[in-house]
Amino acid sequence: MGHGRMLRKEDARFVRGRGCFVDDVTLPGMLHGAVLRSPYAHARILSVDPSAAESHPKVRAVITGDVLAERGLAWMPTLSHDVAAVLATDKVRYQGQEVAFVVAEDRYAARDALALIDVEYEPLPPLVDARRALDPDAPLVRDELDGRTDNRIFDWESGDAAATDAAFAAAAHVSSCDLLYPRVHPAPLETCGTVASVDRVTGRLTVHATTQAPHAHRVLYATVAGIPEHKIRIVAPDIGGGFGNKVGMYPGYLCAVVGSMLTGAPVKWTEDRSENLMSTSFARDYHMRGEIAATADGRILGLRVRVLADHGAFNGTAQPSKFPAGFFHIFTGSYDVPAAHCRVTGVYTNKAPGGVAYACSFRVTEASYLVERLVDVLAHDLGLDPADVRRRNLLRPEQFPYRCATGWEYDSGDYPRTLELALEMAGYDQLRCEQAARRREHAETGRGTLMGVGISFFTEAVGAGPRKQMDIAGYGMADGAELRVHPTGTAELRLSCMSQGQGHETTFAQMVAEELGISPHDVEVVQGDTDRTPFGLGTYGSRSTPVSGAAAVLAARKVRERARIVAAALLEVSGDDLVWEKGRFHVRGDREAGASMREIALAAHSDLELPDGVEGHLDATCVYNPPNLTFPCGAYVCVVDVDPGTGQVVVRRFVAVDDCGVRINPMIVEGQVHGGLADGIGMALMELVAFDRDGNHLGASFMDYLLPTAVECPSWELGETVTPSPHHPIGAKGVGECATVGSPAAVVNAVLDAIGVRHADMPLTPAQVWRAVQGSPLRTDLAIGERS
Ligand code: MCN
Ligand code: CUM
Repeated sequence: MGHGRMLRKEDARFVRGRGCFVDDVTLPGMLHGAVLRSPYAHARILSVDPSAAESHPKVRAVITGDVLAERGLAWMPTLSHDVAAVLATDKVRYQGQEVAFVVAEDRYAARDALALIDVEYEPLPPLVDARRALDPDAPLVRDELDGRTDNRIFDWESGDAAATDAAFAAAAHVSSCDLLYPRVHPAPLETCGTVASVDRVTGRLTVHATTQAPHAHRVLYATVAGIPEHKIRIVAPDIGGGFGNKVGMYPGYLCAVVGSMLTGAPVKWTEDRSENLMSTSFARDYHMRGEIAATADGRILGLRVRVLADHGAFNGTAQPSKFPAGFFHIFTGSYDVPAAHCRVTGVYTNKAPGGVAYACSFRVTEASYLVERLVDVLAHDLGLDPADVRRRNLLRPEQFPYRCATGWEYDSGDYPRTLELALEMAGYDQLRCEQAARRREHAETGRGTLMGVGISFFTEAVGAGPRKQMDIAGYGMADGAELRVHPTGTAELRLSCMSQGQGHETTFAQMVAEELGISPHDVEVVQGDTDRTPFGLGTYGSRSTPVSGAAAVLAARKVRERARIVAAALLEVSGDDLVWEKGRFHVRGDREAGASMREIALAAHSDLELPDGVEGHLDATCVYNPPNLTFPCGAYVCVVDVDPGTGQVVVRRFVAVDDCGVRINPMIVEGQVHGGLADGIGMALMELVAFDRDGNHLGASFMDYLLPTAVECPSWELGETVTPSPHHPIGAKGVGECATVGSPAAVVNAVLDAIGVRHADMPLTPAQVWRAVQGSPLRTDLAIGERS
């Protein structure tokens, strides 16, 4: 019953190939859509002639920007106070941008007809390098916005600039470093897609879509398309990975809706891999300058950070409204830093929009990488052991709840114990001995590989709201749960969050089962259908367990209190005389006299006389507005072997000690950590969305955009510490993005430790490592053509 290593309920269908994904949805009379995309990164559109495509025998409609403009749908609001073109009318602003949409009788005809659309472009010089975005002669990306004269989206700061300057002025030592967190892509296994169906009689719109946030999408459709919410149903069936890629709205979704309006038939649109990699939400692209002030023995006194954030052509980043750089200002990480300040400048470039996504926790990824790299740079500059520098600065258990220099209140944690456990599991001291021996051998013989040990310690911030501080597009980040208990004692839990592979059907059933003392197999979890679930902002920022999980648990506790009233009537005693034991109330002092949940549920629906004012049935709902985020943490140790002659890196070992508070299903938590560690190896060593100087996207297939496989991953060595969140009803913290946030720094630190280099940017491909060994690392954001 309840918490524990239960096998995933959803795998019964997934391992049999019986899942139902959006592309599996087939509706009667369904047509198929395809998107025509811009070949240019920046060009004026002189004309779009769809006539040849329209006369294709199987084409039923061609939608252009002008068709949308007639309906007032050419531009849609983004989640970040910007507008994005649905289909370009005036200009194209990145390669792969949507220009037209064909609706045809089959997928192949739709694709074929794209070639028949005649678009005349006048190429313009593109802005590819964000560091040139604010130059006076830089191409203006968003010239259509009124009064705009430069590419600045926002300037935002956090922390105390004066106190930080004072800390730096007084410090014995300052280290600084320029770091790039390159543009990467979440690359879910299933690409994005939709099936839109407008019923011309009822006016009802049903959208099957790959979305992590069905209710947020419904609100957006209502706002954009002007269809009232109660006439819109969003259904997210099974989702083959999201990683943030499926939070936002994409033009293809809206075009399918318009296609259905025009033809009266359902329209399916499924993007292919290249479309997904080229045009949907990318991640990172943060140019960071970090400075760290410290005492001579490595005690951190201050942190100062400047960031240039490349947001692409539209500001489409999905952040809580008040935080244009997300939670980046949690960059003091896991350390007791007295003074800190950051300034983030967001700019437009001629690249695909997005800027969050990929297990990012609203930019904690960039923040965590920055501080963990800086601490290693500090250790390098002071000639100290990076483990010792961390020991000297980690928050101590008695400092919690801890308010960091930029204002976040960390809820709980035992950082020293977590670090020591990781170092002990790794055998840190022996590793350093081995490293010294290997270095000697290499110096003497010029042969053999080098080895490196990299440490990272991260603090995550997950579970957004509270709604007073956190909203997206004005909608507060609180989530609902509805729990129905059927007369036979089985239950149905309806949630606003949406699993993309995280196993919610299992863990949420376990949470309710634990509270009600019934079997998780008797709890059906319903998500991903706005007709059947309560409002809430969905799954991202690892908020499902901290927010929806709390809602589910509290709804179950309400059910239990209702059950107490019913049991009291049934057993003819006062409710105060009843004692709860898992799944059953019994009369105090008489264990035999009791009633099980099943008996109580039946009684609640029977002719049993209940006290005045008690309505019967056991169903309950809860809307959970979290009082704070939860702050999981972890200590990671990565061991790599590096061939300095070829730059080849082999990750030999990876030790990960995670603290996500109480674990509902330890097996699922470990699976989440495994996935995130693989992400970390991918980003640190191989993943990169690169562009050439014309703005051509150079990573539009898995031949170019490299993802890690089991071959690159070691057998993970996991450990845990458990400090429950004091404000979560069961002490759970989120974990879904922890390892992705925490692991890249450990890998990078390990590689640089092996070759004795102070800093080189990700991805540490063999070429990059080799160049770093030679003393001239590359900037990986530059075009491949410019790399020699
Ligand atoms: N869990 C648990 N005990 C805890 C914390 C979590 O048993 N103390 C369980 C949860 O109940 C849930 C899973 O672990 O089944 C992840 O929970 P949580 O940390 O709440 O994260 P979310 O469910 O909100 O998932 C979102 C998070 C994000 S934002 C990204 S991005 C990401 C990630 O999850 N995308 C994923 N992990 C992913 N895993 C898969 N397979 N696919 C994705 O797209
Ligand atoms: Cu930022 S990727 Mo997850 O939050 O869906």
